[in-house]
Amino acid sequence: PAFSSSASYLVIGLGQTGLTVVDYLQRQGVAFAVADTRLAPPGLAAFQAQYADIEVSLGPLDAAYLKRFTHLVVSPGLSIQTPAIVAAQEAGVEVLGDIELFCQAAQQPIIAITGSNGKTTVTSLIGTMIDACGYRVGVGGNIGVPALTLLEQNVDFYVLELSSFQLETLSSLRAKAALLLNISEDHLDRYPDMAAYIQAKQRIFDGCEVAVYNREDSATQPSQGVAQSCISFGLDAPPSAQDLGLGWHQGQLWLMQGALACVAADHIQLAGSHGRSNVLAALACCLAAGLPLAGLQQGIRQFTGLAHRCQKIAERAGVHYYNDSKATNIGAVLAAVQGLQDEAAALWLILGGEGKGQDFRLLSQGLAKACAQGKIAGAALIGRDAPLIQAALEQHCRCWISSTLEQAVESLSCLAQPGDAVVLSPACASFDQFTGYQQRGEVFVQCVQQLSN
Ligand code: UMA
Ligand code: ADP
Repeated sequence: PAFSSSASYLVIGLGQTGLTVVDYLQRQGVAFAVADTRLAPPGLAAFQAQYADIEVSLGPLDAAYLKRFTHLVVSPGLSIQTPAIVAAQEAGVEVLGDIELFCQAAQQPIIAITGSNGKTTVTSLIGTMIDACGYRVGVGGNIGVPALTLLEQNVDFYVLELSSFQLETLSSLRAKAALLLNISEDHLDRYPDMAAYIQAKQRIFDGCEVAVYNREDSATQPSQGVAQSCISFGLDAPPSAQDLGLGWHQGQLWLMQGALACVAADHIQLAGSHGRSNVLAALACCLAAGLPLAGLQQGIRQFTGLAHRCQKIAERAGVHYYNDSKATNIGAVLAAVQGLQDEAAALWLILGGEGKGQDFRLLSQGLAKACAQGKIAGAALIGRDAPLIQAALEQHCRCWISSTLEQAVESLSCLAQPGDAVVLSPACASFDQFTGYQQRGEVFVQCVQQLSN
């Protein structure tokens, strides 16, 4: 893309994203400065080592300062509703994100994925499927690989995981295939209401060739006219020839596109019905991108899932232990319970952490039936919002507060009977007690390993 010689950019945020934006603008020969609301942002040392003479301002953003620039490239961790950013935008300054810069430059087709849950799993799965077809693929975005780094690779397809925050600052996506997996409450600490969160997620479809949506979740349905065509996926029979769903073929359950049997359900290694749903969604995107079925089948068979997502980690004294530490919202927990309840006599849950403003009555309502049926035997609650969860859940299920994850594992290992499962699926972020969901999952695995057999 051509950058105007009169343009001046302010890169806001010196984290992973900000550092890649800075490198990109430098290579394009664009004038820029850098800001971060934190006094000691994580990328500061790396930045100063390379760009000693570039202006950096730290601390609260000042609207008058922001208005001196033509463009603000805002990192996803910082809300564009920050008053100084709103004021600058109202004064005519353009606000964009790293993904917008990426899309303006990308020359190859993009498959874009969003949703409240399953984004990383489906993004990786699509990457594996494209690779199995023999094409070169660059996988990045919210998955942890800043998108601009992909421009340096020589690939045939880009696969981008996009968060609602990244979508808010994006206007040139126009994906080959755009997927909205599902919608459930998340990030309500950054949005005034669910409608605003859904609106951000729906931006994935803007100008796309094929919109892929979940016909069992009406909030994922694209509005008329945003896409050239639409394909739905769901766990029922495909309602039309291009839609994805389940069906019987030669006496076995298969993933179907219309009447075409694509993959036997037995070949899927992902746990639960949400695992099947994710594979259907990935298949829909890849078929929409014109990839050959034989390679896609091979990719699906190869993909064993990712750590910390409904992952079976051990069996001790006949009890199965699952690490679902990445379940940081209620929707993911309900999917885990739905997906695992037929695989164990009863489930014992570990819930809690930072609730991000979620209404835990939705968790309680969602678990009520499984509790009444005895599918959920009890829950140990950890972290900051344990009392909120207890207040909502105790009417349906035996639950108590454990001061640490270690203590929760200990108590559940004593209560669980052979054939039961203990599941860390917290419905919350982890930052009150851990550095992230990975550390929380690793501590869980260690605690389980330390249990005697
Ligand atoms: N921050 C400030 N002031 C600033 C800028 C950032 O306080 O001026 C804070 C933010 O509030 C946030 C932290 O710094 O707590 C990191 O924000 P960032 O925008 O610098 O984040 P990056 O390190 O660039 O990582 C981001 C994504 N992080 C967020 O959206 C918070 C990463 O997703 C993503 O992998 C990476 O870009 C590459 O694209 C992480 C994430 O948690 C995994 N995403 C959320 C999620 O999945 O739920 C949306
Ligand atoms: P994301 O990147 O959207 O956070 P992940 O693939 O990392 O998604 O999975 C996050 C959590 O959501 C895990 O607990 C996982 O088991 C659960 N999950 C995965 N796919 C789905 C789905 N389709 N519906 C609901 N929950 C899901």
